[in-house]
Amino acid sequence: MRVLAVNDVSCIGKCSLSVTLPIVSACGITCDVLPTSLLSTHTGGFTGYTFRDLTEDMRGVLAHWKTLGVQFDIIYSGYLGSVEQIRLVEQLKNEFLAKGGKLIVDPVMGDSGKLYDRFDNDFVCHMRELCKLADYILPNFTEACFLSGTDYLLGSKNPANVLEKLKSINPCPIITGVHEGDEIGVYYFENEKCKKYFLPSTPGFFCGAGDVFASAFVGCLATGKDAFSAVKIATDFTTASIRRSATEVEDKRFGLNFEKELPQLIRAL
Ligand code: PXL
Repeated sequence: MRVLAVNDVSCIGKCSLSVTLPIVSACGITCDVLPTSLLSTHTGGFTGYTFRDLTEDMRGVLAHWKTLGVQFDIIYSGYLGSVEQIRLVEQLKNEFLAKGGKLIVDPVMGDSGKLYDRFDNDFVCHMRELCKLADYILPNFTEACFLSGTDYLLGSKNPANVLEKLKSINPCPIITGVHEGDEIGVYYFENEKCKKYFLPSTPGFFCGAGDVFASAFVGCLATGKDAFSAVKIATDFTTASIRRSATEVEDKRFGLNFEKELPQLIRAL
């Protein structure tokens, strides 16, 4: 089993590859990486961050991998810094995904109703096309609204309807990080029926929480769990990390303290 994570390196702020590597490794799975950019911090809440685009390096890496004949069973993409990088993930699917392998796209673009710095509507349109090629997509609620062309405030009144709309883009959409009262959870389809799975949480938004969920989901699938069990295990792990971080992490920009929850994740596998 080979997993490839295509995501950025944000040096501080526990997101992207900094969370995927430890989580997928804890699941007992080898995680190869294709870094998309190098940032001093993530872009959610920090200002003055550095950003180095690695598109040219990615092209060189793929050319080298071609000579090795390497194939991946799961390709998981997260933060992509440009439309060219979206195209490279399409190339990865065509040339490096093993027969029967799965492409999992977390369409990282925004949160709290807004696109992150550096993204615009053109990027959303291209990301929508990439989502059409994926086996699973893991948007948060904001990204689900942008992908489905739903007004964020209207959509918030009926997340099931937003999930339904995503069906025209991808067969297995999973909307993550939805807040309902004191709980946080996910909307997904099980046997064509809209389901939700929610657990008690704490208010507020931690950067990188979506990456923690996506990494645990990928790790679970890689160990052979079915997608519904993977959704539940990843939600248990992410909400436990959020509850712990509510008291342990003062500044939510620095991400989730998920490390001490890894033993529970491993036990659930
Ligand atoms: O966690 C999502 C994410 C990943 N990578 C970068 C980001 C963000 C969210 O802000 O800025 C660089």
